[in-house]
Amino acid sequence: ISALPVFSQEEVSKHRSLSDGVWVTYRGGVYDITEFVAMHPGGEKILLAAGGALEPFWALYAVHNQEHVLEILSEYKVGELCIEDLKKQEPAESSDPYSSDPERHPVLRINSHKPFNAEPPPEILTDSYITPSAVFFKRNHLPVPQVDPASYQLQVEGLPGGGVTFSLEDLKTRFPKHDVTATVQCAGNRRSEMDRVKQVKGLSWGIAAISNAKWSGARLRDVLLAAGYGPDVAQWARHVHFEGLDKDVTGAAYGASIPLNKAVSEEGDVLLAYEMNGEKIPPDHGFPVRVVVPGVVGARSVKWVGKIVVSAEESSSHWQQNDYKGFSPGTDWDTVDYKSAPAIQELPVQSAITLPADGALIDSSDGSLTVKGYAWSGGGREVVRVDVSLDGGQTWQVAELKSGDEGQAPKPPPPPGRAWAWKLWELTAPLPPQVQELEIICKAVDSSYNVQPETFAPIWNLRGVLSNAWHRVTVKITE
Ligand code: HEM
Ligand code: MTE
Ligand code: MO
Repeated sequence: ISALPVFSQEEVSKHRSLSDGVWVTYRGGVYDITEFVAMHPGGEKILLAAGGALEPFWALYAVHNQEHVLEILSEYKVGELCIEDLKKQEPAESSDPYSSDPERHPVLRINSHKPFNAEPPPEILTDSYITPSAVFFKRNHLPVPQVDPASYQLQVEGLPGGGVTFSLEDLKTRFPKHDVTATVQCAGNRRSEMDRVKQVKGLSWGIAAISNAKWSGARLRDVLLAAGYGPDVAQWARHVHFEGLDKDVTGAAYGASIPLNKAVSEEGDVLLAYEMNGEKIPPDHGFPVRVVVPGVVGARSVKWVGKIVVSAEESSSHWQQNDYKGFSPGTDWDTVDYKSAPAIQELPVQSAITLPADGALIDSSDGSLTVKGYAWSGGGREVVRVDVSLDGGQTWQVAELKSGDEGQAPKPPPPPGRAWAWKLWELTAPLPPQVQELEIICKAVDSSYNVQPETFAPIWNLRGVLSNAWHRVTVKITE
């Protein structure tokens, strides 16, 4: 019998900082872990769960799945969560087109609820080389469609002999299964920084609208060949369109296209993926089948793909024609002509600092500083170097590049021109003496010696895409 008080979720939610106390819930218990925060082996990340449930975080960090962790937790119990809040998950109203959207991980930073758009906190992003699917950034334009895998049909059109359809079973059994580790980056990644130069239109992404996963499925090339693609088609066809099963109120589906040569090339590695990180693709990421176009802007990796069309023309989709294009800083909404610019495909070289966070306090007592981040380039161009400055760009040091997780055998380098996955990087360097503030900068170089621009002003564009200037964070040094 418990003599402990009963708390509502509302009460628990008030305790989400060291000053208000840090409370969490776990299996119906309420815990005041304020005192434990400083002792936590996993560091300040523990605060991400403040005011809410531990379960989704511990599901992500299985290290907590041990008796001694529960023993520590039990010392901090202060009450029980009231029954109504414990079993609160009532299904949402059915008139809302978003009512069947899936549950999401609470650590995600939400840019928009409906449609759902969210990114992980930067310090979580570079915790692992392969981003766990639960925290992989999510970029939806529409409600998540519910697709029955048993009746799922992929239509392929535009090839001689008429349309061909494939079931999910066909894709899994008739074609070899390929694994491709590829980074997906949204065109709007780091838009919020460009917005500071002058306002842009779009979701205010931070630096984490980018993630890396192992995708598995049939090669698009193999499926097109089975559907009738051949040298005769190559004479006239130039593009391959993808249509999603997510539709807007008018019935228009999300759509995009890529150049034919990327789609059919043996080196293009374009997948019709039915697995993400070794499991069936989660609803937010395109269940049961999505296109993965490695090295190309995320917008072309169409999720919940229902139709593929081989064509002489580009897709006429809004997202191909009137969005996801770059313009001059001098072009504004009253002068923009979307027909005048090509659709974004390959993305430019990119990098960002995930640790320390902008504005962080750094303890100078151990005399050194560790900086971490990610770097990636489009078109299969490998990142060959990341330069880091601790003094606002006056001097530079070369960071260590990683192409796998700590403690795992290093992966063989990708074939030239097929570096689809990001590199995580790290630099530990002595703190410059007697400084109170540091401006840390990173910039990456790819295998074509492309570099990131120094500032945003010359690459500013009205939609805030292709935002890849040097990334800067400022930190304060404490004694
Ligand atoms: C590690 C306790 C919440 C992230 C650990 C360990 C303990 C612990 C005892 C070391 C386990 C071992 O190596 O045997 C707790 C308790 C929590 C809590 C009592 C809540 C009251 C969280 C949350 C997060 C988190 C919410 C993430 C958002 C981590 C990480 C490690 C870790 C990343 C691994 C650190 C490393 O070895 O590098 N935690 N934890 N923890 N915890 Fe927590
Ligand atoms: N596919 C469909 N069907 N619908 C969408 O809204 N969003 C695109 C792309 N594919 C989208 C889509 C955009 S803009 C991006 S950046 C990526 O999916 C994001 O993929 P993710 O949600 O798996 O991270
Ligand atoms: Mo995107």
